[in-house]
Amino acid sequence: MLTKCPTWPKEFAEKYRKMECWRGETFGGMLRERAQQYGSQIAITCGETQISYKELDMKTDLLAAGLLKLGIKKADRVVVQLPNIPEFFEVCFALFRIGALPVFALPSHRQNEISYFCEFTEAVAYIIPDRYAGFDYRHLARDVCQKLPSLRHVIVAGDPEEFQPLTRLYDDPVSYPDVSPADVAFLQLSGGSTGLSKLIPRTHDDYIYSLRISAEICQLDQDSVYLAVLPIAHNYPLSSPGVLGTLYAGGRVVLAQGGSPDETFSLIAKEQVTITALVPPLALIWLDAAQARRNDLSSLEVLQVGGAKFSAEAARRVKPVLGCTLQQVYGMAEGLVNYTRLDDSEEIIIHTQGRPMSPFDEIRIVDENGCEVKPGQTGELLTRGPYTIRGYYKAEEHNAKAFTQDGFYRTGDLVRMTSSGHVIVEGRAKDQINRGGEKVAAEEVENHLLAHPAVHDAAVVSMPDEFLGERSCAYIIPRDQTLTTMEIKTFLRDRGLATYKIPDRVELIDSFPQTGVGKVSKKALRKVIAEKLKATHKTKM
Ligand code: J2J
Repeated sequence: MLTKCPTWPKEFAEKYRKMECWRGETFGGMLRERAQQYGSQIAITCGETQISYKELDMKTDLLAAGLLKLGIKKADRVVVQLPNIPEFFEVCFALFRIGALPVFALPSHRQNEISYFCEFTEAVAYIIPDRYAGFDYRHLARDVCQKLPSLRHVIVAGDPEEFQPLTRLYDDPVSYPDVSPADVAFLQLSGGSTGLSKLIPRTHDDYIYSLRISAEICQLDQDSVYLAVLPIAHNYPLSSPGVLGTLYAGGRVVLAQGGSPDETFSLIAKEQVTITALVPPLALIWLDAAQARRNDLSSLEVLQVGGAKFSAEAARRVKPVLGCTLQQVYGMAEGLVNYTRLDDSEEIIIHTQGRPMSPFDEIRIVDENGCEVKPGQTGELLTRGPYTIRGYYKAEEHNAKAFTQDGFYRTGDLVRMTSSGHVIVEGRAKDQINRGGEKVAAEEVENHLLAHPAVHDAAVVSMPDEFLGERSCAYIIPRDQTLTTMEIKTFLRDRGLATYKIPDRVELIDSFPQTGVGKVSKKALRKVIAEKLKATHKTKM
């Protein structure tokens, strides 16, 4: 067992096993079983490349052997930053098979995030593509290596330049270490609300349970074709039911490189895609595009939308425009996932974010004092269950705040529950901006801003945006009035911050509005910027 990862108390673990949530499966074993069951059926399609279940299992064995030979051991951490390419699966399953832990970085992460993941997890290796979407990851790796000379291996899918080529690692199968279902399988990233992203330890037991239930709820089987549009390292397209849930059910995963209707609509027709998952801004683009053109999308049965609140007005259009069932998904990498069910009424599908996927999910909705609110009232959602973590990796102090004494995770989401038991997301208590599904921790960006010599103080808040739902606005008290927005943005980019975290707007201000106890009132700042935007919008009309 990996140390520094809080886990379920014994009585809970026993209960989840007894109730057959946890059936003792591992990812390595799951792929082996699927290869035996589905053999030459296609598991993954990417462009013209097709990989069968048998082939994926075999390649996993070879790569696992190569990784062991390289010196990567059970419980070692490996930062994996791969986009939607077949190597993602070979690398992850190979690491699972030897019990090493992928740390799932997103393709949009840059030097700042990657160095932190490598350093904090004491990663022994970092795995990247050569180039992707116009970006050269080898440049990034060079920067990371310079900062962290202790990083032992950089492995590249594609042209490696001075690094190790992934293709050369495939070696003769050997015997692999024993991996227990209770072991941590990987570290997933939290959206974060404090300084830096927290790392989420997910076990084989708990994650595979979430895949099984998700696949059941989405009615996946061998004939299902899941189109992966969002970056598959993210928890939602990875597991809700995502690419792993699809493989669990024996279906086929089709990898898209981006979400534009130009690429995806023809893929849906060509590959006869049955289900896909989007974030709200992409769903809006699809709705407009589908109305304007005549692609054949008739194979699509389910469109999942989640990661951020999907407005009822947009939700209402899905069925008439795309001809498929909408499924709202409200989940989090820490665990709990809510789905509307495929046979729920239109009313529920359009107006709610679904209900917990497992009968063993425990939900509490509480006020500021931690007391449960009256039925139907809004409060913070707390949750505990068979696939919700009991604590972050190496974060004792933070865990004491993020979890209750009795193990409930404080989601920071403000929700209310309908009398039918469905959840409606009303807002957020955590200091985070949700840019159409991409989460930005205000404090992380503020810390970077404070490093600028001309910044006296900074507060980052959300501002309403028609397309993304929210964008970020940095309020800055400057030391020097000549400070420009461009200067700030360049400064953050030069510090190696992922682009989506760079504030969309910068406002200079003399002093911050304060709360009663003298803290910065972000609520007041949000109000000021929302009103300012409204006023400029009006003058434009
Ligand atoms: C409002 N807010 C939502 C929704 C997530 C499935 C789906 C999504 C994620 C995810 C995931 C929302 N309406 N429908 O991991 O498996 C906000 C909430 C939540 C946070 C979690 C999955 N769906 N959210 O988005 O870890 O604030 O996971 O707490 O990235 O996104 O973000 P993340």
